[in-house]
Amino acid sequence: MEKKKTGIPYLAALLLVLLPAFLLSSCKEPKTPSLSQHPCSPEAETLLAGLHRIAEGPSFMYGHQDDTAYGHSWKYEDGRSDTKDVCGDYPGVIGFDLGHLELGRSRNLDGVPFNWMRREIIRQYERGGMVTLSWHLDNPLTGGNAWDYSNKETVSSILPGGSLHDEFLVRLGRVADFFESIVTEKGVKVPMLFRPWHEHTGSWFWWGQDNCTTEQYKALWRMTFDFMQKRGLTNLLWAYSPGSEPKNQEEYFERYPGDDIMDVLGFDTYQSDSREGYLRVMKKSLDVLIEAAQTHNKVAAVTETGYESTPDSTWWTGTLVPALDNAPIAYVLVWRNAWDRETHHYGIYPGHESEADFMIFYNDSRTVFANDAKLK
Ligand code: BMA
Repeated sequence: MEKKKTGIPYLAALLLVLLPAFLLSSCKEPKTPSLSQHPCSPEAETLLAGLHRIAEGPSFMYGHQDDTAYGHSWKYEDGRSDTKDVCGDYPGVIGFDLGHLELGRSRNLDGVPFNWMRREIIRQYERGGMVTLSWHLDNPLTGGNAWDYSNKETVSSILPGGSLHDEFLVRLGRVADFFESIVTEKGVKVPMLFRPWHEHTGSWFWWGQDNCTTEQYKALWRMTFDFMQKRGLTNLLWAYSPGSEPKNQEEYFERYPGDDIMDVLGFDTYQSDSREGYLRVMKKSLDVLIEAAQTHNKVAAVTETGYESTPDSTWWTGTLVPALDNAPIAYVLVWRNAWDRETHHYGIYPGHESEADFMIFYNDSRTVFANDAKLK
């Protein structure tokens, strides 16, 4: 006769099976909480964790705009970099600019082919470094460049309800297509830091302080972010990058679009006259930035700086390092070395008067270049 299943033994057997499974699962390490407040690919999470790690320690990465596209006296040479020509390593951070990508052009506003840029972004990721992307996009209303702020209706014209909204979504789509195309041979969508709408606390760009309202500026960000999220671009981290104008938290966050978008907080400022003046502005801006980043649990970075032509043979250790003053930042990025403008350079290159000083900077245990960034 078949044994009849009675209620109690059956339940006991079930418990015997389920209890160990339950105990095992409750002992498992809790899942690390996401550092970002928006959906992120695993690779973007790893990048963000690496940025936090570097920012929290005594080190910071050296960054250089357009580093592997061209240098002070050359352009488009495979593998070449002014930084590497001097110290043997690539910067920890390389910046590129997307301006004119939105127009469907094959080269950016400074002549860099987007195909070249895509390959260099992948290479920088493969070597364990990071790429940050700025966007000096043309004025969609006037057809002028990013510095054309002649028409104060520009931002409102591209927001939802504006006459150029649909056309602007086509432009955003071209940028999204490019992001989507940045994939390694193994199929990894490369994580990168996107830093649009920068220096908005000044008024030299059409999205700047006097050229749109606070609400319009925030809506511009929201539209951009939502568009990229809808396109599934969770490989992007996002950076907020005012100029050096904000003097306190209130001014820093006046046009801040929200913690749910941003991963990195920074500022852009350049030395234009005395060392003392630069040190003063850097100190004030870093004080504001570090407090902002700490209270919002974001990564801090000096998203753009430099001294055009670097006319100071000890600028790296005599001005930049003291200006950073051991602040908990992930990186400092200096601007491009234009190949076609003799004096428009901010990074190091062989033969520059500050080359020996740059080597001291490079050998300082606090500076991180690509070989040691380990962001992958
Ligand atoms: C500016 C200058 C310009 C350049 C722009 C975008 O600061 O370097 O020559 O076109 O950045 O890279």
